[in-house]
Amino acid sequence: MNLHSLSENLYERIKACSGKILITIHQNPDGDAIGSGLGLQHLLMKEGKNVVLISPNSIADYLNWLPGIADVVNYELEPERISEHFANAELLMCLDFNDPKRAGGLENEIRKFKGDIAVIDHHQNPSHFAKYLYSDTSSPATAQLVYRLSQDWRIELNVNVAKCLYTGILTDTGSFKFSSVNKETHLVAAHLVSFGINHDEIHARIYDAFSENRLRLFGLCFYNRLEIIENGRVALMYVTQKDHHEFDIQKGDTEGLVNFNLSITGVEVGVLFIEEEKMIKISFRSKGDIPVNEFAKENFDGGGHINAAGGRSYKPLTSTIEHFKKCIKPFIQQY
Ligand SMILES: [Mn+2]
Repeated sequence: MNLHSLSENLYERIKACSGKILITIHQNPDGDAIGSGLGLQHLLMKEGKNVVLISPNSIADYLNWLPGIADVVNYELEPERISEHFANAELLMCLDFNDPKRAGGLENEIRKFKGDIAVIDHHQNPSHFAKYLYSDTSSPATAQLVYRLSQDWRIELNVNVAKCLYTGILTDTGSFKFSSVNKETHLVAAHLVSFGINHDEIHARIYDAFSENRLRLFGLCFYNRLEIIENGRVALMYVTQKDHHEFDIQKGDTEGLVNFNLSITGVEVGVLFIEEEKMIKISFRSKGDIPVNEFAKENFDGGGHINAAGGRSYKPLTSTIEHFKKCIKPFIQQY
């Protein structure tokens, strides 16, 4: 089914909804997850719907100014309330993720949900758990898809919706610089700006919101933790558990750090290893047509987009990095 018919079917379903609509997003929500989720919530509330947005865990401070953020239900804080929400909902809308396992603690609730499920997403290879799968992997952000749906559905935007969707697009495109940005992205941004949002203020709230500790952590990584291999084509950095204590690392503090690897001339693949309590979280970035999502899937139980992916390892940090170096050699030689 083409996207336009899908969008119409989904709208029919929403209009027929007399009960509660739940919106869920992926674990450790980024600007696109929360921006598209809140944007959709505001849109559907304008249509007179009863809509609750549930996040699998807490939302990073740099997003705490978004309109409606105070009403987001955090699964980690009140898990018992969540089952009630799921039991009473008629329609579940999953935004910015393509598989229930990306929703952390909400995975089981999603799997056993009895009502209809809709997915609005832009990640590759969505798994089929939804009746309505609105998936467009050519879109740089889910927020751009929510905008498109608002136009299909002829729901007028307002400044709050515009702020949320703009934030989603801004963060998922690295401020409009990733190769995924297309003409539609700029047209959408132009329309969103026309609702009176201050794009400079949004930018400052997101990007100029470092704590001193966070900047010093970045400094340590640049100075001491950067390694360049494969004839200058691959750059990697790591953050240890000790750093978490020393720099009092908060949720979102390592966000964006991996991208700096790619700011070095000649580097085509950038990697960040973060030693968490029970595993190593790995972020991959690449330039051009080097598919780090395939690399992540094959070697580190991960996935994502062609130029931005994630993975994990349950080995210690040093052996994880060794394993990475072994795997990246034959991979990078293909490109
Ligand atoms: Mn996204």
